[in-house]
Amino acid sequence: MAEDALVRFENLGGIGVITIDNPPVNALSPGVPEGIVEAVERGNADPTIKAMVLIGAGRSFIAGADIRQFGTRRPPPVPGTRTHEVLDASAKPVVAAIHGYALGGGLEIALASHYRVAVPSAKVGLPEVLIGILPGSGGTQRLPRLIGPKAAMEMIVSGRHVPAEEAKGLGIIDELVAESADLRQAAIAMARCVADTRPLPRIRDRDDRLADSKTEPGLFDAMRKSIARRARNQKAPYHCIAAVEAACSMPFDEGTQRERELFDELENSAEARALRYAFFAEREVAKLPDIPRETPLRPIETAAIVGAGTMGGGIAMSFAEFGFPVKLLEVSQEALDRGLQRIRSNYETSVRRGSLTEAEMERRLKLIEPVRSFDDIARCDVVVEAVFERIPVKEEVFKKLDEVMKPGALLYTNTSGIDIDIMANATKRPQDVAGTHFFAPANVMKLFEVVKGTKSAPDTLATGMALGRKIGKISAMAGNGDGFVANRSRGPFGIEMNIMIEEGALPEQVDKVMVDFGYPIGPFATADLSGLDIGYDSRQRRTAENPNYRKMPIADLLVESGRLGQKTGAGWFRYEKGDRTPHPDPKVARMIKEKAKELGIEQRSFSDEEILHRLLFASVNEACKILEEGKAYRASDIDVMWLNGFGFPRYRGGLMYWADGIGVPEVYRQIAAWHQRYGERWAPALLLRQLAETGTPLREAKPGRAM
Ligand code: 3H9
Repeated sequence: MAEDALVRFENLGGIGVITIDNPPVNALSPGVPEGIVEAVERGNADPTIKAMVLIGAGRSFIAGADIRQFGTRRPPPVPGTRTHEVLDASAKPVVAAIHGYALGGGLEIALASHYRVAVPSAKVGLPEVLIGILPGSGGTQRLPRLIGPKAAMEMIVSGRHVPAEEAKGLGIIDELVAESADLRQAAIAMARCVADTRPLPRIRDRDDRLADSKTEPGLFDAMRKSIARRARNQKAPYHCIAAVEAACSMPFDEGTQRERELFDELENSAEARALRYAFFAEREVAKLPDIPRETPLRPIETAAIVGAGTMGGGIAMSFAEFGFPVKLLEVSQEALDRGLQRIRSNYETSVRRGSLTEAEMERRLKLIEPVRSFDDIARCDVVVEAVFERIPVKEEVFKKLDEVMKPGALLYTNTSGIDIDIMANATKRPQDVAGTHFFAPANVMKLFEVVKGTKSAPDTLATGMALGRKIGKISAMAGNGDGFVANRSRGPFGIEMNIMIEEGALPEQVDKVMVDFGYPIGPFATADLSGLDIGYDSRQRRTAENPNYRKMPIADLLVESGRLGQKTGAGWFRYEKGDRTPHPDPKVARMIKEKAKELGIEQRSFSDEEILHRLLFASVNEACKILEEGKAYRASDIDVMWLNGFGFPRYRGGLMYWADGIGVPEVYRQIAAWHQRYGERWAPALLLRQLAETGTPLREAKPGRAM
């Protein structure tokens, strides 16, 4: 086989070493499975070969099937020729040597091998469910036979990546070798050791671990029940359970046949297509068309956060989680103590819930160093300012940062809407300034919007994007402007939900529609959770700045009558003491009716579809204006923001992908009709009209040039 072949075979002293070399992650693209099959057959046919090793070149073993191939026409597999079947049929032992990732079809190949050896940093998993399918190469049949149906189902239904040490404990990995050892040599040594072992250990022949399903007959129903809430509207998680159930009730070959049928039902489902789209959109968002890929990044070893409020504390926690030492600055000792106490009590809650160990809490707390003077942060590589959302306060902080920070330090501002250029212009180094917008709670939400100021240097932005990824976020670039991209596109949704209430819809109806659609929590319950005073303050500010600003009289009335949301036991809903469940409140219904009467607004009923479309179309229209102005690179970036910032159901792909499913002409027609009925706020974006006229989907929209 040629040096540049996708799969290479070498005879190293009687051990056939099969190397998969398909960068970047050794996906099983066309040619790779065929290459593995050919190599295994070659090893079996060669009398000088005693055993074989399967290993990946580069940074991973095998990351799974090539996701781009799903949904395309492919010839059906010929029985007996699939990689896992050929490995099963191998007369000579095969050792899978795992580093990086063994995911999906990659782990399935390792499971069909006879032995598995890994380095501690390796991760294994069957994440197919996350792209709306199930492991279709015997994974649902072999894993339960190896580790028992309960543990297998947990792994397959969650799709999580299991660290090698844990995988060893579960029985997936036979042997761990030190990180510093030569994995290839260790696997060759193991292959020599097992070369004469017969019969070969084949997982398909085992059924001892399946006994759990007999002793615990309710196992599968209990699993279905436990996922009912989060797997709402989805098929794949349930098909995964059905496939494991088949492993426990059918002989191996029949079970594999059942797995295949279930896989075929999923591959082209709406859910699988949307999830594949989301997978690639989250990779595309990292690409910056106007910043060269090779732009050198500024090194970041130490970070500082200015402001120890809820946001600043959450940001410090994000850094600490990923091992960054971070200085937390607050000039007042009292505010600093309060901030630290808040961080500690957040961690303590996680420890109580079992999601964090005590030792990990201590490790993270040690990384957060409280400081009270700007001089203490002067040597940090990056500063994230997270003080009050007031322009003069932020300007003051940037003047101070400009005075003290070492040359080349990155100066980021966490604001949800203030013009980045104001902060940049408060310094003599606007090229080092950009926005980094975290979403609340900052240590939980994945979205990280990097906002481009007029003078932000390319490396300031590229380093910001990379920094977000380093602290576990999904970074997305946004142009400067009121609300940037995420919040600006979400804005009209917030306006329409309030206006529909004035017109006769009730908060519980709106919330039910959105929860049924797939949101984890309805928008009114979310508002109650955040606190209604936040929106109230910003409305007051905006009304003062702009006399034409659309007032929200009912939302204002709630706040003025002391209903601030969950924290006061009442907001759009009422809450029982110590319970977060929102209960519809007849008092709110009465307040709405009276206010609407006073304002002379006619009351009517709404269909669920009208509610859904009013909220989401309003945002689609705004998103088109954002693209038209060139404030976002791609419609799919906006989808990534909605998925990771606002809880939009992932299996619907994102706002724009969902709207494409309805069809741009229909979305445009409805928006134009609402423009006639409700006036200017529904004026259709020019871009939307053009797309409707040319039959172009939103995800192919070409943005304007401003970014
Ligand atoms: C499966 O196996 C089904 C089986 O049961 C068989 C059924 C019959 N395919 O994420 P990154 C690309 S289903 C195609 O930035 P990282 C990715 O698009 C599969 N392409 O790197 C990107 O391309 P680009 C089950 C893939 O280090 C580049 O590789 N497996 C695939 O942050 C780098 O990716 C999975 O679901 C793929 N499978 O993370 C695993 N994987 O540079 C999916 C990656 O052009 N993959 N690419 O933008 C992952 O979760 C992550 O990529 C991984 C690495 C954790 C491996």
